[in-house]
Amino acid sequence: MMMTSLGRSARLVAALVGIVCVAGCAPEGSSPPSTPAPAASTVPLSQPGLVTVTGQASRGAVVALEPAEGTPPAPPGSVIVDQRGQQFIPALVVAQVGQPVEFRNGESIPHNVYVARAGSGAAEFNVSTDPNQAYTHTFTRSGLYEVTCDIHPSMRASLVVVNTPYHAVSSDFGSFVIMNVPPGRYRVVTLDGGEAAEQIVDVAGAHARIEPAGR
Ligand SMILES: [Cu+2]
Repeated sequence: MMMTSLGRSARLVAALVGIVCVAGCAPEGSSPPSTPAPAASTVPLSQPGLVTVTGQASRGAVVALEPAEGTPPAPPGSVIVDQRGQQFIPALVVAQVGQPVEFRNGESIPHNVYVARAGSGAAEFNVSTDPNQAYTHTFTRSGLYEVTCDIHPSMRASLVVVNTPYHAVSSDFGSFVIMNVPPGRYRVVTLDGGEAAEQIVDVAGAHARIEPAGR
């Protein structure tokens, strides 16, 4: 399966997510509005006027909030992928279109970085990375990419390139936190392995929570 635009041409499996609660809205039957819900007290605060988006997805899922209108600029700095201990670290990487991704060989043996689009297998680039050297690449197309090393076949990573700076990888428990999201309407794209699902949500308040449907 080839994803030319994340979440659009990807096969939609199901509506995984839906807004359950937006800032300050406590679950029914719980504390009155003047008393914060217990869970809210543990949510990290975003900058004033911006929203902390939290939620629950599958373990290791990529959750990206694409604004319904416009594309925010990529954050400054590079995304770092290290080659160390004959592994790619991290093994799941998220970057924004236009944001440099630096592939570092952090050890004393030679490696290689071969990046291809998932599904089509079309090569994005294929370079050698000598010990303690790095190669930087800026992706111009969103989608899912597979990262391998020709020298060490066990070395594998997945790279998801998105059209937004607002993204996260869910924890081992499936939870995720996306900080400093401007209020507004978003397309929430959830990538779980090669499967993608999306839903439109409105984000507002200091804290917006997203839950998979049916949980
Ligand atoms: Cu290698």
